[in-house]
Amino acid sequence: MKFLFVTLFPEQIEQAASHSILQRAASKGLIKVSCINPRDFTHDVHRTVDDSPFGGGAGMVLKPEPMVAAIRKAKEQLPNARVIAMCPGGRTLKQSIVEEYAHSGQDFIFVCGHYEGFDERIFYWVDEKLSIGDYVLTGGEMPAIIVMDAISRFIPGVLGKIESAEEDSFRTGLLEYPQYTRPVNFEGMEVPEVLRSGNHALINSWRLKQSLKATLALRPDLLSAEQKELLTGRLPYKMKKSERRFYEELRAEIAAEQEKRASAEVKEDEANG
Ligand code: 4FV
Repeated sequence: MKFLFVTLFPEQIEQAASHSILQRAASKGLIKVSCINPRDFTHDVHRTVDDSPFGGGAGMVLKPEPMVAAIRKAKEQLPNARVIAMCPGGRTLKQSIVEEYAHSGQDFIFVCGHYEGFDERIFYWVDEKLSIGDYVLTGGEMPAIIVMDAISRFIPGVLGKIESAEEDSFRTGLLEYPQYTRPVNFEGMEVPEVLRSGNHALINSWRLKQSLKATLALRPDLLSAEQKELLTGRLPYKMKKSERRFYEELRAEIAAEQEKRASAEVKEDEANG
């Protein structure tokens, strides 16, 4: 898969792609990372790429000429690529979008902004706007690197044999279960017994419970209405015995932990008078 960055700071991209998994993927030819600098498409002695905004206002705006010339050059090199402008106004990146990109079979041209952003006419040459979140950064390079990193994890051979993007958080729509490795006892904290039991049915059941609990507590927005009902509502009359036992145990655990948290808060309030 080819990733071409239209950027005023190619060194930032090269630096990010020269480490760890991305560097190894590039050396194995699984990904190809390249940059085109709009400054190379300026014709004035100052190689000007930005100018003050019409209508006034703080900051500088990226001029259309060098940016569009760079995008055109990029599309010459990668005709089938999807052209993505990184900007706060885009749709917000999430794992389902990453998978859509990863399975699209396309290459990617990332248009990275700076200063106050792009002259609006640049978007005529862009397929879509993408944001990594509702905050403003100094540049689009880091967001573009994040997208390349997330997509690359789905390319066969990029992650080691034992790792698989197929088992990622959010893949199940839930937050990931807690992970542990050696030592079994670290400063008095033990690895949960079940994980050392070798009983994979019990381990998978424990992991699903942990994911559901974490998601209910931290990201209830990720839960489906059916999952919410099973965790906090009424259990349906018709349920397999094993499933009913699973959710009854889980709901009891959730209630017990909520009770524990509530009494801890009461004690704390009493302590703080
Ligand atoms: C951004 C974001 C972001 C805005 C002005 C760089 C900056 C300049 N990009 N998700 N959030 N970009 O803040 O993608 O273009």
